[in-house]
Amino acid sequence: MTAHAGSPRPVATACPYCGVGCGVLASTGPDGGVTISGDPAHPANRGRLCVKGSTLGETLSLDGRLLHPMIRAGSGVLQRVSWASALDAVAEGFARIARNHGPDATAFYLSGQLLTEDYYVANKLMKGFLGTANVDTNSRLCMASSVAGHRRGFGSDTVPGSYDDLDQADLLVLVGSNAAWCHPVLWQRMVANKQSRGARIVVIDPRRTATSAEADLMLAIRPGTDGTLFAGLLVHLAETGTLDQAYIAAHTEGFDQALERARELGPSIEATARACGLAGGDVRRLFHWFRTTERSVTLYSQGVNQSAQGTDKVSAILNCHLATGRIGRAGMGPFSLTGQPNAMGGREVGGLANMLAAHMGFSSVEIDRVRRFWGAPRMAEREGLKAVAMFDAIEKGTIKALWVMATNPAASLPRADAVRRAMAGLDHFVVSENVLSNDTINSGARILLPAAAWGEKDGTVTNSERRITRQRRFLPLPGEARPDWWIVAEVAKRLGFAEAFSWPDVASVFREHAALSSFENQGSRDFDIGGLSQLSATEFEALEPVQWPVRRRSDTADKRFFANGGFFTPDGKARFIAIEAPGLRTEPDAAHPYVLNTGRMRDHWHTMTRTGKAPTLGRHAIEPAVEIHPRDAAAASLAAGDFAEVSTAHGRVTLRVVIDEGQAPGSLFVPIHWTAETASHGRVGALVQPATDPFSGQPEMKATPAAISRVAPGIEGFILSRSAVALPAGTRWARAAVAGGLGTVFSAPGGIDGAVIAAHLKPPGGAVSEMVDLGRGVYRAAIFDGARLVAVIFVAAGGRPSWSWIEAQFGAAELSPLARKALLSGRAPDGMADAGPTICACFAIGLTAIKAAIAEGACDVDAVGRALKAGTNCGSCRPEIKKLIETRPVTAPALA
Ligand SMILES: Nc1nc2c(c(=O)[nH]1)N[C@H]1C(S)=C(S)[C@@H](COP(=O)(O)OP(=O)(O)OC[C@H]3O[C@@H](n4cnc5c(=O)[nH]c(N)nc54)[C@H](O)[C@@H]3O)O[C@H]1N2
Ligand SMILES: Nc1nc2c(c(=O)[nH]1)N[C@H]1C(S)=C(S)[C@@H](COP(=O)(O)OP(=O)(O)OC[C@H]3O[C@@H](n4cnc5c(=O)[nH]c(N)nc54)[C@H](O)[C@@H]3O)O[C@H]1N2
Ligand code: SF4
Ligand SMILES: [Mo]
Repeated sequence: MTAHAGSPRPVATACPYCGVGCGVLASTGPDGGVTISGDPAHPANRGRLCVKGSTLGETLSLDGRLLHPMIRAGSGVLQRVSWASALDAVAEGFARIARNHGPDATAFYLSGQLLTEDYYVANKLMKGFLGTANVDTNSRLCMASSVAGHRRGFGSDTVPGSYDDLDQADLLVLVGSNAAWCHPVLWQRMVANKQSRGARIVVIDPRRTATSAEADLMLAIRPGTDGTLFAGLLVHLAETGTLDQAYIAAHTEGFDQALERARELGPSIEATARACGLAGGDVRRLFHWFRTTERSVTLYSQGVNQSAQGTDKVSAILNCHLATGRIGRAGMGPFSLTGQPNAMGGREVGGLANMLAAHMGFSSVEIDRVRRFWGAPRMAEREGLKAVAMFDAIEKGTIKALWVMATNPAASLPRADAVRRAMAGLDHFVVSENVLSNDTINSGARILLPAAAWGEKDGTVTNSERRITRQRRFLPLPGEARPDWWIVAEVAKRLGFAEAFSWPDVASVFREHAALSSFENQGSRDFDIGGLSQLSATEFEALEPVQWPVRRRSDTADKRFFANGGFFTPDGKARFIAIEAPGLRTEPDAAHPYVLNTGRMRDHWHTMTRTGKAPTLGRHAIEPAVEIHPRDAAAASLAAGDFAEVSTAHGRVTLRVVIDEGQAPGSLFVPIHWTAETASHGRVGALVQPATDPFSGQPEMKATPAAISRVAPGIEGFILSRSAVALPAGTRWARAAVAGGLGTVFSAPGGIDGAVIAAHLKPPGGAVSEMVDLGRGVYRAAIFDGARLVAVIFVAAGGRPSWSWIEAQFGAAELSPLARKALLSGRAPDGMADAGPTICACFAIGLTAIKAAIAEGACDVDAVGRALKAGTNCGSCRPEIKKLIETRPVTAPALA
């Protein structure tokens, strides 16, 4: 398939969100509108998309895009400059600081959202030509513990299995994964396996989630104790004769020491259960199922990786699969679910500071090999600083030049407020971005480089099952935006490395990367795509999704690793690991008695630079909230809908309170998505501690000791407007995209004058219709520009009014006279329906319709689906529908 911008034929590409790596078909209409659908030919999703994927079309507007290079003047104002002067300035700064302070005073901070080719070029420049390994990536916050665990156990960073295993397994154990929200299409494959083949699903997570709602067994584990649970499992497997002695003898080392250590941690089911805060019966059931089910897959994600003992958690899981020989065969194996679309590609090019390109490390042989391949004048000779340490060095001033690409560290790193201050002190601070404003740019970035975004750029990504998929361009480059690889190569040329950085196109970068993977490899390294190193430009354009390794051109079949050993250690044997003592690095204390857990919501992606543009996605949760168990809420005198301050030793946020029985007592959950762009008091990254795993350097982002206390709500309200509205200082606010503009919810502890805001929003010649009830503290206004509704303001004492019906009117091209009349009542007039908050985002089905279907007799989720289609596409709203059915009002049967 060819990718011509503006082509009417669908272009096959890959979704830019999660590591499932779904194939997407994008068609551009004559009016420039883009239609998105799932690619039926892609093996990851076979035509399905989740709600984030299917609403990609809503995120493509150029609003808020960075379209030209900019340099911050002495006054602090950003000014547009030419590409030539921006690139000269970037190169000059890196050259000057490397000359005066040595290359280690410079750093790149990259992202799993770059394409493999972008990533390859950035790594080559730093590690081979500038001569420092201070290149790290947000994958350090994401996958580093899996990488370290794989390398320790297998000798290489290898994910042994395939997605097919999830269809074929009889037991799926999810550890620290909310796949129903975070890997929805893959989750639907697992649920289909359960429904059609009877596979069992176990979820291990301290809180109940949408994923655990479908589980056969839910283990609400004490945070940080997963290592103990899997140590206990290893002991159980040994004691019940479930070991694969032949596999252990032929293909592994270190079993006895690992088992001995496991016996100290989890000597019996009862002791294991106690240490993990679980019921003995539940642990027994998990162990029994694992013991008796050969086809078992253990999937793990951030509840495992983002821990100060993340590498040990991974090793404890790998130990159980190695001990039973359940690895690399159909329907079994350990499975690390990757987060970002190209988390795997970043690992392949050596995006981490402790890796070299093509899955090589920093041994002298490997350094020399890469040096020769690149013809590198100045190879980094040792590992660079990992993310948390890198930003510490920026804080101390030892790193003076930083280039951030495709990530938002001012929001996503631990101690995010300190990170913001540290970056403001850099001598030379460059950001390559899609957006004009985010927390990182607003931390004093000096040079902004406009990068091509999804749909505009070309290259490859690798998903969780090692499948390489082409991302193809279907939109023209807007403004002066350029692909990231091109930007880095232009800077490299200016630094004097023209010969090594003069690729004519992205296919040439890919070929070089592929050639390095097979250079002096001969089966000694897992990552080898040498078979793709000779692709012509046309063949690269047409490249079908393919799973690595591709050692020879013909070798494009799917494959698994390690069924018959063949590990990438010097002796070819896997290593069992005797893990250290599990447990949180910092336990709660009297001042900070709660464990603050952080993670993801169903309909948002990270710092919302993309999903924040889609009204469909904004409707699921319009403001940041803290989730707390009812018992803890009562103890802290918190009611649902209140505001609370959550604080740690590092920072504070103020959030709406949501009471949720699924939270473990003693813990709080806050989503990661809100930044200073979207909320006044919601930067949860500022609260997170910087404790890291000793092996992987990954920070413990899911367990910071925290306190919570109620704060006065003040006057509440909302504004729907066509563009952003500035609110008086001291007002708490959060913003979400709505059809036709922006919705802002606010609460003003010191009160707020709605009439002043209305006057501010009234266009010249516009009209304001008001409804005021001073006694009840109510102020409502609708602002019109001729017949067009341009803003709505509602202010009320005593809780936030709902905007769902009004939003529908705001998005409409024209208001009906009935709607115009009813607007300030805030409720649908008789005969016009209020959809309520969106439950099923795929088919835009609101709460009202689902409640009606249930009242009319739909008694399970499938029945609701048959009536409304709700829950029948991506399935991520099924748990919410289930909850509505379970809690429906029971009406007394009518007497005959
Ligand atoms: N909707 C959506 N999907 C996404 C993303 C997104 O932003 N939004 N981001 C993508 C990215 S980059 C990533 S990395 C993935 C992350 O995907 P997941 O890892 O599934 O998501 P999280 O919500 O970060 O965390 C998973 C769970 O770990 C649990 N947990 C916390 N502490 C522990 C513990 O000690 N033990 C165990 N067993 N569990 C624990 C949390 O309660 C949480 O439910 O999602 C990807 N998909
Ligand atoms: N407390 C807490 N913190 C966390 C986590 C957690 O669970 N809890 N999770 C961690 C994890 S797993 C992750 S992956 C990180 C994610 O955190 P970040 O990487 O900081 O978040 P994003 O919002 O994805 O930032 C991506 C940025 O790159 C820009 N961008 C997108 N595409 C491109 C492109 O092609 N080129 C360029 N140049 N720019 C682009 C976007 O506009 C956006 O500003 O957060 C981590 N931080
Ligand atoms: S599951 Fe959803 S977010 Fe993830 S790749 Fe597929 S469509 Fe994109
Ligand atoms: Mo991630």
